[in-house]
Formats: sequence, C-alpha cells, structure tokens
Amino acid sequence: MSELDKVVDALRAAPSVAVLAHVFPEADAIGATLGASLALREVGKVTAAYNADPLPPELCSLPGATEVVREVPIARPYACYLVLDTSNLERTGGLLSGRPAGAVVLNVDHHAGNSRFGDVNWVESEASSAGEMVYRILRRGGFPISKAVATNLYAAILTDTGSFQYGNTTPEALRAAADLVESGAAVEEIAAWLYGNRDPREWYLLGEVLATLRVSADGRLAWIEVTSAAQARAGLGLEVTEDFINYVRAVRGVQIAVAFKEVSATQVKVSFRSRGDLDVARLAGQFGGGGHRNAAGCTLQASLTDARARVLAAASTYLQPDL
Ligand SMILES: [Mn+2]
Repeated sequence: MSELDKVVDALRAAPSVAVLAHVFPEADAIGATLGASLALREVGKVTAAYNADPLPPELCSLPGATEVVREVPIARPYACYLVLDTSNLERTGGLLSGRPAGAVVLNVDHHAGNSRFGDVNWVESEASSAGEMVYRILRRGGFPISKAVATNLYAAILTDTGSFQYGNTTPEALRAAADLVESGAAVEEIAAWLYGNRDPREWYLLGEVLATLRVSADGRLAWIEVTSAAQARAGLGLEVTEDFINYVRAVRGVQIAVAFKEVSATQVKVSFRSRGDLDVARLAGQFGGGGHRNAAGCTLQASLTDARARVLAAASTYLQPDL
C-alpha cells in the first residue's frame, strides 16, 4: 500500500483530526492546513487548524483563516494529527508535545530533508507544495472539494511555485491548479490578497534598499543591504523584506543574489538565492546556515561591513569555475 493510501485510510478512519504546519507560516503551510481541515470537516469530522505563530496579514483573508488556533492541541484529544509542510517536529513550534497516546501522526511533506517523524510518512520532494499533496489526498479519498477548500489549496500551490515560475511547476501541479480553479478557487481574490496587499511604507523601504544594489565586475554576483537606519525610517522590521531579494535575482546575468539584513550593530542576517545548479545552501553552510539549493540563509555575529566583506569573498570564490 502506498504512503498516500495509508494517509487516506487513516483520515477516513479518524473521527477527529487536528491539522497543523510549521512556524512562521506562509501560504503553502496555511493554505494546505485550512484546505485539509475544511474538507475533513465538510465530511463530518471534528477538525481544527493549528499554528504556533500568528498569520501574516496577506493570509488573513483565506477562507477559515480566523479559525487558526495558536495553542497546543491537547484540550481535545484528537484521533489523528495531520502535519503538513513541516520537515521536523521542532518546526511545529511545540504543537505536538502532549499528544495523547494512541493518536496517529500523519507526516505529509515535500521537503527532501524531512526527518520522518510520523506514524505514516508521505514525503515527496517532487511535489510542488503541501497544497498539491493535500489536493491528491482529497481526490484519492473521494473527499469533496468546495470553493473554500479549492481557494486555500490553489493559494498554496500558487505561492510555492513562485506563481508558476519555479522548476517545481510540474504538469501535476498545473493539473491540480486547473482542477482547483474548476472547483471554484477564487483566482483574482487570491492574487489580490497575496500580491496586492502592501503597506505603502514597505515600498518606501524597498526603494531605499534597491538604491543599495551593487553588482560584481563580472555581473554574476549582486547584493542589497537593509540597514537598521532604513528600517527605522520606514517604521518597519525585517519581516516585510522577505521577497526583496527576488529583485536582486532578477538582474540579468546574476547567478548568486545576496541580501544583507542588519539585525543589530553586531548581527546580520544574510539571504541567498541562485539559479539552476548553483547550490547556495552549501555557501550558507560555510557560515553555519542552510536551506535549499536555490534559496538559503545564515546569520553572522558581525557588523554589516564585516559580514558583507566575508560573505562576498566566499561567494566570489564559490563562483570560480574550477570549484
Ligand atoms: Mn511548502
């Protein structure tokens, strides 16, 4: 029996299911969580959606978003815990501590490094998103997909494929998305919630940050800086700067994009993006960080000037053709 079928069987058998995902949730984590919990509720199960962290504003309009609970789900003993998009138990933010004995933990994830912490582990690194995996669970199990469910799952697939731009935009992901649109996914509203929902101060900060863009002499390395002073002028923190680095990666010919984010006078967060086979997780690893091949990060205990010098030197070396 496939792992997918084991997940479907366990969900069919369970009268109650708690659905949860990783801390610092984005649209895949929350869309998959809400899609699953709403679909299972619609077939009569007791369900609830959990996350250890508050939702970012762009996710608060997803159907069911106001129901996401932040406490540890021990008040009610669930028969089943469905954990989505979460590569290890620590990433649940402690939500599974105190789960009742005998409860089944289903681990459904698309991260290659998943620690296989569940009683059933359906880990498929080729899947575009946890949202696509939930879609496949619902279709395989014959669970109906309502407009609210379709909207959540479409939002999950849309964001984890970078709006159908990344290499994980597979035929399966597109077929799932097409089927979800047919099931009523609110395509235009989702785009407006996710991508048309910016505080103007974020764009003031972006403007200031883009003015720091520098490109190496050979054009393959480019970087930006988010200083503490710029954050203070905008009245915003680093949490709104997550996608600024995409503007750096979009520069013609750039193979490694870097964003330096000043946390304090002695601490700098560094984000990396790359194209193709260039593995920036290894580059981040040189500074104690990690991530995926094309998206990674690390934190240096250093001034912005020192961090920039060290990281750019390492990135330049990494780009040498003989390494
Ligand atoms: Mn995901």
